[in-house]
Amino acid sequence: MIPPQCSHLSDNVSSILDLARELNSDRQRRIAEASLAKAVAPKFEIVFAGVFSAGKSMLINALLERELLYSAEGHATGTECYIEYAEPEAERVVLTFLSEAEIVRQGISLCQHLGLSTKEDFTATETIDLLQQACTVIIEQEGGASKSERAKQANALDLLLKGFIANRDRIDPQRHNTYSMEEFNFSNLSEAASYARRGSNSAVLTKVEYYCHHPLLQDGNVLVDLPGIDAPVKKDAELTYSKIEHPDTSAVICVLKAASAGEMTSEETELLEKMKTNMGIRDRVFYVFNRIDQTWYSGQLKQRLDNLIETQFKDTRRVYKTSGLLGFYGSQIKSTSSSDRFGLDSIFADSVKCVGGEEETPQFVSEFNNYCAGANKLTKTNFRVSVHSYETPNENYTRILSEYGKPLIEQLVTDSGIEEFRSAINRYLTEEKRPQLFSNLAEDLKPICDDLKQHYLKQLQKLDSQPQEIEAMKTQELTLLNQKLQEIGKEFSQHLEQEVNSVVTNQDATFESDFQKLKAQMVSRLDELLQTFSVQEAYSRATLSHPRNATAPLIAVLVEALYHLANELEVTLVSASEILVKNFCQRLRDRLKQQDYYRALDRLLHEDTGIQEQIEELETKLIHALVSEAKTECDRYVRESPRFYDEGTFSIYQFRQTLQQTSQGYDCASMVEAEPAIRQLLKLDFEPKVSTTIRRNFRQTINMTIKSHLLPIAQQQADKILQYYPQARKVLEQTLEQEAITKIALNQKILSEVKQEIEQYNQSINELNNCLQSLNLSDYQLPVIESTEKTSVSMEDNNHYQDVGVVAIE
Ligand SMILES: Nc1nc2c(ncn2[C@@H]2O[C@H](COP(=O)(O)OP(=O)(O)OP(=O)(O)O)[C@@H](O)[C@H]2O)c(=O)[nH]1
Ligand SMILES: [Mg+2]
Repeated sequence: MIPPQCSHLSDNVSSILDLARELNSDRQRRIAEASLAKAVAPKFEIVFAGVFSAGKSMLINALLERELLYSAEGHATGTECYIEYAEPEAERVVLTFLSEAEIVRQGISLCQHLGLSTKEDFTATETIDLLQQACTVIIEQEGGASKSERAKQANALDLLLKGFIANRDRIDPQRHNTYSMEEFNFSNLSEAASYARRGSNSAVLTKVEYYCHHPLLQDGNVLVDLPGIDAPVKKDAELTYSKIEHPDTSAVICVLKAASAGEMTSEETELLEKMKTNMGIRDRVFYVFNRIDQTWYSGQLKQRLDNLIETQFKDTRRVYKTSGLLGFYGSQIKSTSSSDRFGLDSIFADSVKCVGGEEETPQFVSEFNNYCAGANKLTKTNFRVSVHSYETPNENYTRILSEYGKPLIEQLVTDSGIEEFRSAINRYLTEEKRPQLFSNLAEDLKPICDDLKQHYLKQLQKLDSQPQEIEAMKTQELTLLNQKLQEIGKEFSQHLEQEVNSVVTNQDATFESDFQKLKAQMVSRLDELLQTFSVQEAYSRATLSHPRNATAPLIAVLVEALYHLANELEVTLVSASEILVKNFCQRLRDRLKQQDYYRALDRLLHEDTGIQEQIEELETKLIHALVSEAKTECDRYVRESPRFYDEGTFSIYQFRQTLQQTSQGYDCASMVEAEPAIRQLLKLDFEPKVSTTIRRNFRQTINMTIKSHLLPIAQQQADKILQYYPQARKVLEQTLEQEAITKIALNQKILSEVKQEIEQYNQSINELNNCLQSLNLSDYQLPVIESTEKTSVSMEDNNHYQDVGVVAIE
């Protein structure tokens, strides 16, 4: 029984698993949860598994000293049988029938094996009659129901058909019908069991639940009998395997047939492998080598078995050797006497029923006689038993028992190994099972608790060390501050140098395009000026400046034209230069804002140390400088080009031609007539000059101006940034202060959460430890978190954290 100290077991374990949710692997959790489920499960299912005819059902009967289960040669068990505890007066049986559909399926399959036709309606009375007759013929042909595989199958079909006829009204076409013992009018368990044990009934049942009074079954122990793992009916074998892998299965008793076969079958080996995967079973496996009596008559079998056990079952603590048959019937005939021929007229009455003149020999009687005659078991005892060949087996049996009686039966039962097995199982179930389930749980919880404890201690340590860390971090950040400012200054000046350089090396595409525009404007302005040049206006300006004269020379008109074109071009160059500078500075401002150092500066100082202002100023200065350069450049246009009057040039020729034309008269008209020629002359003079400006001079002027203005700023500003150290320090201290306040609050919150969790943890662990102690499992104590372990942090001392002024970043 689960001790009262363990009443909160589930809650405590769940609470630990909850706390450890993020720390542990799913696998660890699943294992712990499975052991918890086992520890608190009201039932402990012990499955008997093995190949068919290994003697599973017989072994259970022997264990309970009661004939509950159907045991027979051939494939006997096709149903799941559960045997649970009941008070003596509450013993009962619940029977669950197969559906008609399932019975038909099984029947058809057997018919196919036997080569019988199944075309007709399987459940029709005539079909059933015919099939039964066929079965009888086959069994007779084979010389008995168990004489051959074919006979066994015919027998199985016969039993199925009998069972179907006998229980027809209880069988549903599709569903499994369940009946209680009372519905059958059985007055006790034995009656119900003998009904279920009958081969024909057993054939149509899918599940039988016995509620039976036996101390072995107390404390939720349930014995589960299943079909053989190699049962010829595939569905039956699958049922057993699925039960072996089912989480409800808590222990397995492997009933092995190696004693009679000399070796393990491949199915038996597979069974042992399959069990290992079920976390519900773990090491709760018992190995029973049943049919041990067969090794008593064959030295070879004995040797092979001993060899097998020695090589494959080194840990012999859970290995048993039994004879279920001798053990069970041995215990049954204890209550018989010569009056019922030691059971031949009571227990074995059914099996001795004589068909012709002679009585049949029950299986037990043959084996008993073998035991007396052939086994070397009685050689060193006081029994001087002899088996006479002139007597029938049954006569030998009754004679021997009347001669030696109880002591011989007791010797037989002892040799059967059943009592030893029963007491071992009993000891396991009453003394070891519960502590083992709990120690398993404790073992599975231990690594989880260790991890959790470490986790809490680490957290406490971290929280404790943080105030100092924060102080150190603050000092460090302040030390780094100067360096940071220096870096920013350096990066700023490098940035500006790079900007200048990309202008100078024509790599600033936008700048290039702006400059192309400037060039185009100059060229088109010149064109426009030439196109719209008016000789009349120039002539009039020339005569105006000479009031005493009524005429003007061609040269004067040309002079006016030179001034006019030069000044107009200046206007264009000035305004184009202004735009160039403005665009350049705007781009510079935009790019600055995207620089990391610029952002860092803002974080450190909450301002940019006047960088943007500098750029504004720069803009004004650049415009100023370039305007003045543009003026100088265009002022030079006033001078005719030096080669204007060179002999042999086209311009002097043109000039002479024009002069020819203008000298036709002294009024303005003759001059105006020469307008195209004058324009041509001007064009010849101006085009090379403007070209020189835009292709050679002015670009270099711009580059130089930008370079000479920007680079000093870069250096100046870098120096200036360094001056901001006090301000940066102030800002940093304020930020750290603020972060510290937040951090302290957070730490305190974490601390109180950790404290709470530790309390919850300790409470659960203490209760679990109490529970383990109550089961004498002091060795499996789980780790509590002691207050001394909590590093230097006192659980009650919150002020410790408030005292610390500054805490920093996680
Ligand atoms: N000689 C001998 N025969 C045994 C022993 N145990 C069982 N038998 C016989 O073996 C046959 C099969 O026994 P069952 O108890 O039906 O075996 P099972 O493992 O339940 O078989 P299935 O239910 O068919 O899987 C029966 O005839 C038993 O009497 C034993 O220890 N020695
Ligand atoms: Mg069986």
